Amino acid sequence: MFHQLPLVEIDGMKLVQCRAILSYIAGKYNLYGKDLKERALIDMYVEGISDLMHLILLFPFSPPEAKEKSLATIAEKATERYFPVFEKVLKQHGQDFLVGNRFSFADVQLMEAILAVEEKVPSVLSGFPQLQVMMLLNMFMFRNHTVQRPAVIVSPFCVNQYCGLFNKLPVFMFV
Ligand SMILES: N[C@@H](CCC(=O)N[C@@H](CS)C(=O)NCC(=O)O)C(=O)O
Repeated sequence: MFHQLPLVEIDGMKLVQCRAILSYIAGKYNLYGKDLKERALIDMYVEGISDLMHLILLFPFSPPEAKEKSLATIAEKATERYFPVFEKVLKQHGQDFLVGNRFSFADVQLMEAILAVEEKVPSVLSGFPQLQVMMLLNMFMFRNHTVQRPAVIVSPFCVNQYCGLFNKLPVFMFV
């Protein structure tokens, strides 16, 4: 449509634009909250996580002399801005998942971001016990949430950006 990738063929549609694609799939597979309020929370968390992912995605394009600084920024933003929010949410409501006490799109996105940061900073979760537990539970949920994959066409860049879990979890449910 806009001459861009990714493009997903699903339910007789050819969908482009990542947010539209992910929202549709999240809704279709019951990962998008039970009502508008839960959906708003999920969107809020997903967008926050996307801001962190944006830093990670830009990392490969930073010049060699800027790599160390970029890495330090990723680690700092993850541990001081983003991860504490999710650690606190999980601790405060005492549930296993971010929203509505069930696995959602927000958990999927957070898991992807954590894996992406851990790839660069392996000890990044050491100060986040709730997130460590959440990661284990989410691994389990992924295994049980496998769905038939729609046809998807992505560029190598987008594979990295939006389907990062492919490398680690071949059962990843969406694309
Ligand atoms: N807002 C779009 C951005 C898509 C995008 O930038 N795709 C890149 C590849 S990952 C592309 O197709 N670039 C070619 C172009 O824009 O001409 C989305 O979220 O899907």
